[in-house]
Amino acid sequence: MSLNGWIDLRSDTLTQPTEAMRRAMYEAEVGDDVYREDPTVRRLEAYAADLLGKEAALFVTSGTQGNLAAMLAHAGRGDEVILGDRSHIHIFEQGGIAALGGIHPRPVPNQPDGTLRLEDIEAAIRPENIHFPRSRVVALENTHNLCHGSPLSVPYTRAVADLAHRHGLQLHIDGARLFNAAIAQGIPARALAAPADSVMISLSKGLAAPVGSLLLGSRAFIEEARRARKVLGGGMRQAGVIAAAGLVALTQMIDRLAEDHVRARRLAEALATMPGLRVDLERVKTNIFYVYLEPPRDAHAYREALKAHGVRVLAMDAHTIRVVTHYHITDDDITQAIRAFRAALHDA
Ligand code: TLP
Repeated sequence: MSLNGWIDLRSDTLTQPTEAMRRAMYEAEVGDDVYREDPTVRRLEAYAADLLGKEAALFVTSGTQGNLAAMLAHAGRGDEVILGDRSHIHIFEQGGIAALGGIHPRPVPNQPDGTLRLEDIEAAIRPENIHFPRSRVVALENTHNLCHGSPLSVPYTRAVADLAHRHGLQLHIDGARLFNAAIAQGIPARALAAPADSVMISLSKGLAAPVGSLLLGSRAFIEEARRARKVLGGGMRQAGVIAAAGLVALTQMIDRLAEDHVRARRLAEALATMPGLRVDLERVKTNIFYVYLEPPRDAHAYREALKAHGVRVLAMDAHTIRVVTHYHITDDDITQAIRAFRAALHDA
């Protein structure tokens, strides 16, 4: 059992720093990053900007802070953001864009593959009218967490960017798992980032860094985001100690995400054969998938039964559990997890 004694499939956020990260953290050169004097943070930002093909980058405390700082940089009070009704920004970030930024969310339906239909986006863009907020940003999510970890393609992203730009809007990508999307499609992450005006990537999920995300975009955008990060309390001082782990994440941990995808697939295929469980295998493409429990089975009871067998998952609602593979889940863990899922069906 790999993570604190559990086969813990609740999230890739649970990953712990590798030995190489811990060493790099110990050895990190630091300075005061609010004065822009932390050499390790500067190295991380430069490396990430180059990797993603953007002019500049900003190290932020979390994905949530990165998305919020991006929205604050792109839009002001009374402006509107078009986003998916199942997006992380809309569902899981406390409505921060509205609560803290006065920015109005305009949700449009996420399709099962995580996309927003182009015609829905276009219909949601406001014409100039004194009654309306002003549309400023379209936000996509890649991979899409609540839509089965679906990766969005380059042509789709480009089509959304073209539409947004035609109407004078910016495109933001919540790319907390952008590298999973890239690996799943066998393309460089920079190709997925290219059409967007801003991108957030997380270091602390599948890449296993303990803390941190990055925001990427033009130099002017990053300067605005840097101001936003400060007012959000995200101006960090000797942050090089955590940025050092981020550098290891970006240089050593991207390619191995493919293993997480293979293991998720193997587990999903096994679960799909178990009576009472349903998995849409078509949609299992990265490290996140959802399992539907046929009624009257209850997801919370099944979660507890799995726990008794050493496996942890998240119950999303009465009929759905989420499974996420990551750095601490081995082939043996998958074998054991398959046994546990089968055994727990008899207990719950
Ligand atoms: N996702 C977490 C939870 O918040 C749900 C998880 O366990 O999956 N964007 C996306 C697409 C995310 O999945 C997450 C975290 C974030 C942003 C926020 O990142 P953090 O947790 O660093 O604020």
